Amino acid sequence: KANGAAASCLIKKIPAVAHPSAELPSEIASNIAYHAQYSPHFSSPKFDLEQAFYATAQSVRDNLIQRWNDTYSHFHKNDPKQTYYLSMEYLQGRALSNAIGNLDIKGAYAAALTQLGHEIEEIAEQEKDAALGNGGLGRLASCFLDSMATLNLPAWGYGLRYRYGLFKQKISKDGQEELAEDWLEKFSPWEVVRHDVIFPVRFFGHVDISPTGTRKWVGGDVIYALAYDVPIPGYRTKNTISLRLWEAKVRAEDFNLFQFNDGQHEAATQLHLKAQQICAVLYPGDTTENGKILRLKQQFFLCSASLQDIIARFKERRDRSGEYEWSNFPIKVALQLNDTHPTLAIPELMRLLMDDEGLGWDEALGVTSRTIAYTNHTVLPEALEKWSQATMWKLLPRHMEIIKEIDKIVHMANLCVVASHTVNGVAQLHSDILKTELFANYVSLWPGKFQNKTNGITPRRWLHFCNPELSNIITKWLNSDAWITNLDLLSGLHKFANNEELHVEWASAKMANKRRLAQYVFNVAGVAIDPDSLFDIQIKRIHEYKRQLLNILGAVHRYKKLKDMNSEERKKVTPRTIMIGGKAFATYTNAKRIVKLVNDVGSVVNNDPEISNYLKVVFVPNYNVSVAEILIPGSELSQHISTAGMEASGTSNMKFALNGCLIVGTLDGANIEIREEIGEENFFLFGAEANEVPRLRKERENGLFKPDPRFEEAKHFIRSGAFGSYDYSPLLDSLEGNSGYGRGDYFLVGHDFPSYMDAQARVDEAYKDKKRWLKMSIMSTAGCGKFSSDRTIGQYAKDIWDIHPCQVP
Ligand code: B1H
Repeated sequence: KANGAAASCLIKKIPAVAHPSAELPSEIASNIAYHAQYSPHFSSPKFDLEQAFYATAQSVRDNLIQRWNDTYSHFHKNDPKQTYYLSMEYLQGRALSNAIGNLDIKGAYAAALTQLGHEIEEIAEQEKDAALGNGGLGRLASCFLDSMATLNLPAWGYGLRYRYGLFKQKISKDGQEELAEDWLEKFSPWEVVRHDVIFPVRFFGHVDISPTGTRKWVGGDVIYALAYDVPIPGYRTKNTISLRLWEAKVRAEDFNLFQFNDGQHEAATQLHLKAQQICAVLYPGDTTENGKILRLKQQFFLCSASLQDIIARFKERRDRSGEYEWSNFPIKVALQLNDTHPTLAIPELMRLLMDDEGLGWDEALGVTSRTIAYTNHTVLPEALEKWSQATMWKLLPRHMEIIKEIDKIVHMANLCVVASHTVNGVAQLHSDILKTELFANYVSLWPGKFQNKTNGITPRRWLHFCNPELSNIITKWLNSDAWITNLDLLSGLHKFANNEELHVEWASAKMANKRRLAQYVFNVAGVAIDPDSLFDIQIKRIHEYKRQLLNILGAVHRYKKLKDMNSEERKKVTPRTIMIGGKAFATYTNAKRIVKLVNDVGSVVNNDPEISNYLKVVFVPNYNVSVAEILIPGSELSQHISTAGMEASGTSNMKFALNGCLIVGTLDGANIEIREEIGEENFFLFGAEANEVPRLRKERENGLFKPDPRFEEAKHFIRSGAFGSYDYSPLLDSLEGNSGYGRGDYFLVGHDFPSYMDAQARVDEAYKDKKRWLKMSIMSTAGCGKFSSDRTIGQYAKDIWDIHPCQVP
């Protein structure tokens, strides 16, 4: 507070002048002062932390807008082929430090803010995360945008401007509670509304057939999509691209003033209500028919608005040469579908081409399939979208005609495979499984259609910005910071893996990050953790296939063993802090039970004075991008322990390994490739392999499974009430029996438990040998070059999109 008052005095002494492309601290301070005075969003100008954040963000935005305009006039002039990434999710996290970092002006901003009486880190922490996504799929989209901008690719992201993003997770005595996350509560300084970019989107209605046989979709509700653009700056380049988010609106004509004045307020504003619902929340619950319709409406809204925008741009650019040919559309436009959620882009493009532009069926299908490519992100049956025909006929009658012509049932993934030129999975094993299982029937038809594009992460956010200590050390030892845009250069660290001087620096960076993490955990969970203990982290959405239950059963067994030891024996144990974080989908009961169990185990273990020097179990609440940026740099061991064949890729595994954290994991998703890159001696492997899973499930069904006594003991301990009186039997029952709904251990926790415990014992041994551990940690970072999203996006650009860099001079 005192700081805020002092800062308010300081800001009055700085001239308020706008220099949009300022790079000097004095000019930046003037910009911030300018926005504090002339872009007022608060009645009393206090220049406290919050107001300073908004003024700082607005000053950065001015700089971004200039780059943005330059980028778009450059693209417009050169008219290259462009990629449009369609995604229902973007997990952007905070933007301020990312933008300042990508513009490489952190030093100047820090100095300017010091002049103004604030610290840059404190200001950055004021920002709310933009959480317009659920997990890995949404964060991947955000990493891809960063790489597309950095690689100077002519590309756009398209999404929805959800009013409420992913819920805020609160932990109470009953477990997880969900609260609406109001990321737009005040306003977002990053978005720019484009009042001239607005398109009609129709729902329901019917198909009119003219005497000549042409078809036209008419009637129903028409809601407008209004564009909000978010600038995405590339790293050390002028190129700044756009994430265009659609908001639903109605026009004044649709407001029935007469009805309203007649007192029929609801009737007069019915369409407003329907519009409001479309972008109200990310992933509305879809167990009810209403919920399903809303989800489908969201998907169609994204597809229709984006396509109308893309077609308008195509026509505008063609017009200058006087004409345009529809057969050139795929030569100018690449559309990437982020999973099946935007599948309706296929029939919508077909409809626009046939009904509005007059193309014939074959021509329209040719243009569509040469334009669209599809990425599959999961083989889990419950996540593969299937819609009832009745619902689809009602909401989108014209599209259903088109879909039925292409395929017989509305299985979105199949529709994508049929109507696209390329289908890719997100890690090698996953792409192999797509070819041998999910899409096996199509491979013989179109063997060349299927590709792999192993996921990646942006090294800017996930190492350079979130872990400046380690970043500086790497730059020093490699004698250059070129690794930030050429991550393969990290392999230059290999030759120093045994260097004692590097070991000292490496260990001290890790310790600084562990201390910061310990402080954070104390603040949010009230648990004091020891920075000298092994920091063991599992953070991801809570799901049975990700097997947080395996982790917690292991922790329970560890606790039980510690209890059975005498104090001399305990002193030989490697002290551990197990941290688990993640959100459970609101209606996923077993996932919520897992959250509750972790919290209950933590309450007992952390308050047991005999044990507290050797084991802590912490549930980190409200896991999100910003929390990950604190946890990952401070981690030493991370768990990626899904049942083999079920995690398509995983991306946090890459983030941890890049930050020198070792992995205990199964041969699943990208774990396999990480292990290949960093060396098997640097990876704690356990568990069944994907090709063994069907046989193991069969054996289990036939009653041939013999559980390990440690597994039985851990479950028994929970059932005995050691962690409170909550009834965990439904959760534990799911691990027992041979088969049946909610039984039979489908995820093979019991099968993998003994090898998991053995791997954990190897971890404890390895950690005792500090030198060995440091070497493994350095080898992890050194081996992560492959996992840059720059590599991934470079491959999409070349192998799928056929687009090329278009750099602003
Ligand atoms: C992934 C999803 C997903 N795969 C349905 N599938 C959704 C499915 O809202 N929905 O209906 C939302 C998301 N998310 C993840 O994608 C995979 O599980 C990860 O293994 C992978 O790393 C990530 C990015 O490819």
